[in-house]
Amino acid sequence: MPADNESHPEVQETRLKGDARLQSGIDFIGDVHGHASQLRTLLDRLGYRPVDGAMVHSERRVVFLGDYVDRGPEIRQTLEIVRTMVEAGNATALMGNHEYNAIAWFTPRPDRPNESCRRHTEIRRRLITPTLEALGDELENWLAWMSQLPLWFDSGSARAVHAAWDPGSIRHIRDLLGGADHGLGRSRMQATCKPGSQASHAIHQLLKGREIPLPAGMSLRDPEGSHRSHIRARWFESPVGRTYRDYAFTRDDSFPDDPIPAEVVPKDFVPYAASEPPVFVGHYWMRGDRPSRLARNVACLDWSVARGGPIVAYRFDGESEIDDAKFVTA
Ligand SMILES: [Mn+2]
Repeated sequence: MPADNESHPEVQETRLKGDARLQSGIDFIGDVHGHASQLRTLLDRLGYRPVDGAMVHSERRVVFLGDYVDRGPEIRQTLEIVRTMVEAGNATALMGNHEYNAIAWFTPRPDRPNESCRRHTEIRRRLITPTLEALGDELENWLAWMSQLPLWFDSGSARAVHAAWDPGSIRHIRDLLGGADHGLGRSRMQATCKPGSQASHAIHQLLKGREIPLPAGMSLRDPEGSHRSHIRARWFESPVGRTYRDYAFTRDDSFPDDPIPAEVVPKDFVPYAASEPPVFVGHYWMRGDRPSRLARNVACLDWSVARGGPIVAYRFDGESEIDDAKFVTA
C-alpha cells in the first residue's frame, strides 16, 4: 500500500470494508418494510458511516432478518441500502416471507402452470402493489436479487432466521440446495411452492413460523383482514400444558384460553434448548415500549415498524445470553 494512502482516512476505511477478521461484532436488524429513513437513523446510531455508497462500520457487520418490501413509503431506498451493504461485504441479508411472496407472485405453480405460486387475491394485491410500483421496470432485477437471499444465518455463536429456527426444515432446504447455504434461486423457488410438499412445509416453518390450528370452527382476523384459523406458536417453548392464548407468539386476549390438545403438537417437536446459541428472528409484530428478549437465548427484532413502532437492532458481541440492555431502536 503506497504511503500516501495511509494519510487518507477514507482510503483506510475502504480497505477495512468487507474484511471479516475485523468485523468482530454483529448487529442483527429486524423487519424494515420500506422504512428507509428509520433504517438510516438506526445505522447511524449503531456507528455505520457511508463509504463509497455503502453504510460501513470498521469493526462490525449487519445481519438483516428479512422483510424489506411492502407496507412502507421507501421500499426501493430500503432495498438499495441493504443491497449496497451486502455487496460491500458488510452485511448478510436473509429472506423474509414478504420477499418470498413477491417472487412467488410471479412464479408459476409447478402443478398448475397457469396459476402463480401465490394466489392473486385482492388483499394480497393491495399488499404487494406499493412494492411493484416502487420497483417499476427494475422489478426483474430486484426479484432475481431477492431470490438468492439465504434463508438462515449461523456463525456458530449466533443464529438468525426470519421466523422460526427449525433444524429439520433447515436440513431439508440444505439438501434441496445440494448441501450449500445460499439462497433458493428462481428455479428451485418453484419446488418450494408445491402445496403439501415437504419443501413448502420447510419454507413455511422458516419464513412464517410454526402454527397451531385453532379448535374447529374458530377463526381470527390478521392485520391484513384475512381470516386465520391458527395461532403463531412460541416455537422455542414446549406447548405441553399451555393454552392457545399463552402459547401465542404475541398475546391477544381474544385468543381462546383453552388447553392445546396433545394431538395438534407435532410428534417430532423439540423446544429450543437453553444450551443453544442465541437466535434472532423478525416477523412477529411485537408491541411494547422497550424491546426485550423472549428467552435467555431467543429474541424477536420485529417491533411493528409498519404500525408506528421502532426498527430494532441487537448488538451481538459473542455473549451466550441475550442482554436486554443491548437492543437499539430507531
Ligand atoms: Mn415477516
